[in-house]
Amino acid sequence: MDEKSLTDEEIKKIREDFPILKRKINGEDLIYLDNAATTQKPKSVIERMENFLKNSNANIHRAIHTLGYEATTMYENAHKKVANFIGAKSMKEIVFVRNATEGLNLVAHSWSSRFLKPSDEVVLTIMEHHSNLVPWLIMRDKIGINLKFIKLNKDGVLDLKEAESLITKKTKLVGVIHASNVLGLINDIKPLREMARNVGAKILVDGAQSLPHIPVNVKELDVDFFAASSHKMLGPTGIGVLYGKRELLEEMPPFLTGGDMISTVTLQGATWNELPFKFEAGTPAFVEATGFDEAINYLESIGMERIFNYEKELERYVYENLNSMDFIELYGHKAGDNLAVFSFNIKGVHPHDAANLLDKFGIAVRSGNHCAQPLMNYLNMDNTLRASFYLYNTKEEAQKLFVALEKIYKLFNR
Ligand code: C6P
Repeated sequence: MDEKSLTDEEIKKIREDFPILKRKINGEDLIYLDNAATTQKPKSVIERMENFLKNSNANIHRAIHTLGYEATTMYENAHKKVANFIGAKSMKEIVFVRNATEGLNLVAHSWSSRFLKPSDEVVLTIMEHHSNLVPWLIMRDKIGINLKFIKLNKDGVLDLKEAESLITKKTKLVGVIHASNVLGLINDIKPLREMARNVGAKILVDGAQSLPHIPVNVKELDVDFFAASSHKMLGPTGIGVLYGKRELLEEMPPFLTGGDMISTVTLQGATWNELPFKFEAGTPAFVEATGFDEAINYLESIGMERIFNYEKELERYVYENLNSMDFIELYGHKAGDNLAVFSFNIKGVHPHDAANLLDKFGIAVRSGNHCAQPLMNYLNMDNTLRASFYLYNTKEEAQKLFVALEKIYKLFNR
């Protein structure tokens, strides 16, 4: 038994935990390879939310009755669970948001309004998902900041030489995607963080694709902000996390305003609630918070290190196969310690047609531009198919994908 990875026996047991994996699609066993878009949910997560709704449902921070107390405790405990999972100092650094997108918007709007002035610079990468690009385009137009983009070098990874020349005294923030939802590439945060620190800039990490797959410790990463979504890591939709260093969050103005985020309100003005609730306006996703908490229990019970090691095995296996098929065009994926996320096309077949036909085989993949149009343009990629794997996927499923891809190729190239 390989303690460092997941055994076949374990994978079998894990698959039993996910009711949806028993589904037939067009008469075939479902092979779900769209995990970068969203992941499936284990029974424990579904049951935890059902249990909450059946037994403890009440709004949080508003009532002293028993249900209100139970709901509030569970909601706050979920913050503590996330804090512990990512190595934050306390729940004061854990803001619950709707998703990674909202977390990234929170930083762009709140932090920028307090700390940026015209001509300041924000350095991003060409690999950013639209969620960590569009908010900064808005800030550029609103405040008059300049945006710069680190591109890829000839090896197809972030060009750190270029980064060194782009990150200067004018740079106030470096924003970087931790793992690419298009190429599967995991970016090394450390050198960028050092460059940012050397010029006194902050560093923001989009962890939407990394937190579900690789062990993350924000204390070790030593970044200022880190955003992720629960639904990409076995939890429900409607909840995500923005980690922020406490001293920064303390200084930042609220993003959304209304109930629960205030301390006092008069007709003349308002004062703010303590962290993290200053940033959690209105009734939050407290049902989903229990599901997020349970998703972390599930991941922790297996161990992130072992999950990542298993996915690396899958990654190498799928890479070797896709790379050896002469009818497949594989884009930008680097074999090695990266995510099992592959963007590719079948030669002569439009990706939407291919995705449609794969569905006939019960195989779910995404086709399109994957919300990263600048990266796609930069690499001269048009729309692609994308297969993205998670801990419940198997090599046997990958084999079925390879067979289906060949059949589709032959169908179009007779
Ligand atoms: N990428 C994909 O299919 P939300 O939608 O807020 O949960 O996550 C946004 C997001 C941010 N950063 C990265 C790197 C992402 O991959 C995503 C979501 C999905 O690739 C939906 S477009």
